Amino acid sequence: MSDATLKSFPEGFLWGAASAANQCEGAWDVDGKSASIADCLTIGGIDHPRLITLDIDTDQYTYPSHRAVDFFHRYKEDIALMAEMGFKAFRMSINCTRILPTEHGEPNEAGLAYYEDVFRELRAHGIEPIVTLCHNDMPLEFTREFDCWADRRAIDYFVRFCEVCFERYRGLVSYWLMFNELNLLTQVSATWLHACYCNEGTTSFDDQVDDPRKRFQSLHHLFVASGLAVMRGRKIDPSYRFGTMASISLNYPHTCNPDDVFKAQQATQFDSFFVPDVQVFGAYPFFAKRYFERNGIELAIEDGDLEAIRDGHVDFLSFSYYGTGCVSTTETGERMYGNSFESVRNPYLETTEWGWGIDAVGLRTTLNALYDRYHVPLLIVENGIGVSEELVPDGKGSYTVNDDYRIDFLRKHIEQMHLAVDDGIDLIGYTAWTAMDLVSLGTGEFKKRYGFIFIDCDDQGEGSLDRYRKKSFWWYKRVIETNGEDLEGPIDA
Ligand code: BGP
Repeated sequence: MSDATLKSFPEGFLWGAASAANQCEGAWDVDGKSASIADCLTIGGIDHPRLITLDIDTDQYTYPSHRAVDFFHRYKEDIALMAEMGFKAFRMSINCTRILPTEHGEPNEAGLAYYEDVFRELRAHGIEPIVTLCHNDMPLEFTREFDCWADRRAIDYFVRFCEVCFERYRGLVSYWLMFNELNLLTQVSATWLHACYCNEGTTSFDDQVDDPRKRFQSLHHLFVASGLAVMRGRKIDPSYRFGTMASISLNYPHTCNPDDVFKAQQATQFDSFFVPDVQVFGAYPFFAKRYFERNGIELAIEDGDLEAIRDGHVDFLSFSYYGTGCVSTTETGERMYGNSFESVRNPYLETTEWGWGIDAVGLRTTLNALYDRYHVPLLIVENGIGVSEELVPDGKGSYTVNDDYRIDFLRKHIEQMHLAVDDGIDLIGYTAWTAMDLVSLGTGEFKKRYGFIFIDCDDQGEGSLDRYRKKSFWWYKRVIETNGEDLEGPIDA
């Protein structure tokens, strides 16, 4: 039981889980959908990177997004399971290649109707959709033809796509997240997923050739597109709420050596705060401008761009939290990994099977740091642990996974959330990563499982795709039922 003296989670708290279209839907080429940048990413692993194959070659490679876990056809079954857990919210993304498959073509009615059906199904079960407009799936055609976000044509496309969605889904969606983890584009490794182009010489995810000017110009275009889309959205429906979405990973100094402390501050500022600063405050922060000057990066800024960034600032901040980093000016020893970053190993933290540091207390620190800086409502839209798991008989004629480690991980993080709420933070929801197992973004594996629901599918994409409730399914149901008060159980069906 949690501490009764603590302030409770607010009424209407958005408990649920999250997903991304290209990691769960499959059906990559049906009903008029075009190929997205996720559809040419091969399966990888902890020790071999995902390849980017601009020509999709299904004879030679396995592309996990093509079938994924078939949420496209099985969404009713999945939503029914979410409803059984008592979800209040489900974070999902719209794959723009279903809705506007090409740059100039008409919206695709089949794609529009599909998401309308999904939203209606969620609403019928009392589940609030929280919708990411772009979770790493711009049309592959744009990469081939004009380096996608490096070109302003991507802005026009994205704003038009958003308008189509804002018009069509009025009354069905209230919360819109603009781009998934856009802040990662301050790092080279995010070029493909977020700027959606490959410089010559790039063949894989983990080893991308950089052109910083082009990367930051793309980021500028993404900011402008976001601002313009938010402004249009507010006109279409003033009750819409728009959020930025960042992957937040605070950097700790490895020691109290002032040099380490300063380095940690700089790293957090640049990697975690740069993008939310622009999208929440509506202007480039001082340190970004200095970075551009120091590195000879001159952005091409057109008339109206800075006004779009200013007037299209967002209403709330959503973020993914998987852990923290650790920074040193001297330490060269063991390394620790996280969501898209590598750092010095923090000796106080345990790590997951994939080497990611586990830091529940860091979530409270993060919530305080974010609220202190931004003073806007906060929404945690990803947090979880990836584990390779096997089904075992549940003793009742079906199968389950005894994922006590997941329960332990989530419990510790929710405890810290509760403490942060008691600290006075305006936290409006928590969508764990993920409801049902899906394809890992970083490695493309199926075996890196995060869900409350196990899906029978292996790394080659083979399996019945049948769904099974894990032990954490029952645990999370109880957490939601008690609005986060009971984190202990019962955890039996
Ligand atoms: C975030 C992405 C998600 C998700 C998650 C876990 O960066 O927004 O799409 O995949 O990380 O990462 P992975 O799938 O690499 O384990």
